[in-house]
Amino acid sequence: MIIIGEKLNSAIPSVRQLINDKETMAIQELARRQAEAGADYLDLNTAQGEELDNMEWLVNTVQEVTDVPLCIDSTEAAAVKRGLEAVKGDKSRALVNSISMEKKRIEEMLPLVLEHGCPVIGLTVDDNGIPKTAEERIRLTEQMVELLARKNYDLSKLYIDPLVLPLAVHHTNAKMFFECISEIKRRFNVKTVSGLSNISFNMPKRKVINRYFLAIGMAFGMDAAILDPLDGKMMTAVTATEVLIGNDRFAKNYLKAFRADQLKD
Ligand code: THG
Repeated sequence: MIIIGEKLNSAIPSVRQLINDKETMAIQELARRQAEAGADYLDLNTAQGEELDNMEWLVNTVQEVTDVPLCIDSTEAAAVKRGLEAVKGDKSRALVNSISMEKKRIEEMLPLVLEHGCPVIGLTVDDNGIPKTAEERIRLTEQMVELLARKNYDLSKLYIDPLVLPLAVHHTNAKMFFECISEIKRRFNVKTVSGLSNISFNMPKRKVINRYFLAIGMAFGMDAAILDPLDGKMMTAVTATEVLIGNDRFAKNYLKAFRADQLKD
């Protein structure tokens, strides 16, 4: 499971404050702790505030303390561009979050992805919005796969995010998401990813729902998740599910986590 650490996001009020106040030490602490907790990428989002300048600052600040690759999270191509410009060394290590089948996003964001050969998250959205059915999301995935294949993009670097909608909106939304994941994995040579926490919107004890959703998603072939790696129970769910679905030979990682007293029940 590829873990994308979600904490450096200006949507979190306390983090927005740290970014706006340029609290270098506190931001670097959040970066370091997520990396230590096992994050494979650190998601950076500065949408709330001076997005472009803050993105450049955040990329620079985080890179001073960790080599973990960055996930540049913005709907604005200009912010992704500023973020990528600040990435040190091999820019093709940075994950672009995200493209979609919206005309503007393709025109502005895709050239950046292709220029640097970055991995990219592709949302199943077009100018008509988020499709209601799994079938329509698969169709958008197919369109994106065909578009990127025509540009000679390495499809193993494409992460499809079928965009989970809250269970509180419709009781089959999680089930529909799992159908999307399994069908996408069956039909295309791409990866899958989710932001998880939307599933539990407007429900009590959200973390309970999020953890079980993650485990079921992994069983259906979810390759990556944007989550809080500082949440010990969530990381335990990842470790336990990996061994359950046959991804952890001899339970090596599970036992390693146990010996390090990292398993939280
Ligand atoms: N898909 C893609 N990108 C995304 C999302 C997605 N980026 C943004 C978002 N969704 C994922 N990121 C977050 C970041 C923070 C929180 C939720 C989603 C959040 N954090 C609280 C905190 O840290 O205080 C609570 C954490 C917790 O409950 O453990 O709410 O879907 N491609």
